[in-house]
Amino acid sequence: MKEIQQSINFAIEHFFGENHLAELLVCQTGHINHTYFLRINGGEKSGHHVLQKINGNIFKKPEQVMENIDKVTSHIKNKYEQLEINPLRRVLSLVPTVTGEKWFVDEKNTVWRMYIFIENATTYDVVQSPEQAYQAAKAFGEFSSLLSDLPIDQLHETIPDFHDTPKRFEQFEQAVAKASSERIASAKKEIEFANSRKNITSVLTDCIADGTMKLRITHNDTKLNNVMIDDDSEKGICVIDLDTVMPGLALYDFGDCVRSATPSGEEDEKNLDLIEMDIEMFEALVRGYIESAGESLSPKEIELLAFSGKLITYEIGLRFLADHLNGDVYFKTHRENHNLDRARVQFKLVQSMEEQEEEMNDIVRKIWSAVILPR
Ligand code: GN1
Ligand code: MG
Repeated sequence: MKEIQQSINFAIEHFFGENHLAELLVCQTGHINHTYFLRINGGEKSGHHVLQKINGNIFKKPEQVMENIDKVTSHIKNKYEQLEINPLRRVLSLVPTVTGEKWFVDEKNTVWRMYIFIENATTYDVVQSPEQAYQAAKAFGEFSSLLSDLPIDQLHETIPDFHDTPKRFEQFEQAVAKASSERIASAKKEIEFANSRKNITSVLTDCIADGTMKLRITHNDTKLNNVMIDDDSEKGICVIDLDTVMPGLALYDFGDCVRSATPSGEEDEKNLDLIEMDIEMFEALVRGYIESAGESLSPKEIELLAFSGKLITYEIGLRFLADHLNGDVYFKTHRENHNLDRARVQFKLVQSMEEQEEEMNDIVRKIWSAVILPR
């Protein structure tokens, strides 16, 4: 513990100089990086900040992650300035180190970054209202629209094959092959569920291969809690957690909104009765996303918009299940069978989407005709 505290203090000194830290809180959400909220007293950087230590086991080239974030946040900031919108609460701002570096690399080659904290805004793990779902999807759609003129070859692929569902299935199969008999026994039903849906894995990647969908700059982790909602206006104001911004498919972004913003339970909820795809939330998401990014979607993307929710929910279920079988080596866990509980939630949600697939497709067609056709 002492060692961690020392490395945090050391990083903070590089951003603010000595003796300015007034308060430090550990953030409990996020499965990968370590995040701390701080208050700094004195000096020109006085105020609240967010310090993050990038997990180098998962991001093998953390400086590439930072280069991507720097490019993307600068691009969005310029865009807002051109539109005469104050970017301060609309895009993350990196705080440089005292020597002017955009991030800090410590003696163990760990990368640390500091953001200005956006005050008076909140993130939600579970959706509170259809309006909130609408706001979140709108913010993610706007985020990708603002990046549509940044050439995709300017960004590094920081985790190769991140949303390649067929590869994720292969990784799941490898995990099954290597897992202990106890872990296999604990997840028998989930393994069966995963195997029975193998036929859907390549639907989106096939569309890249046949040219019906193109790669764009996408966020790739569009969970509801990665949008900050303004406490006063209740609008989605800022998209956060930019670690996985890289070339990808728009539908994996929309799909992850469906996964995270339609159930009324948490991602690791034990009471599976709370895990249903709420069609009212879905409708709000479709409206928000189509209003802000609909014009750039291809006919194939519209056709598969509803399907994308099911696919990414299944994919993330595969990843949680594989991690359970591998002995919990990737996602942070806080209790026994945590990854298995998370996988169960995902698969319950997949089932709920399968039951409502037709209605979901009708909603997409209805909103598309109402919003985009008249334009
Ligand atoms: C991880 O760390 P966090 O919570 O932002 C994961 C995402 C998953 C998500 C599931 C780099 O994101 O891909 O969708 O957990 N990030 C990485 O909640 O693997
Ligand atoms: Mg993340």
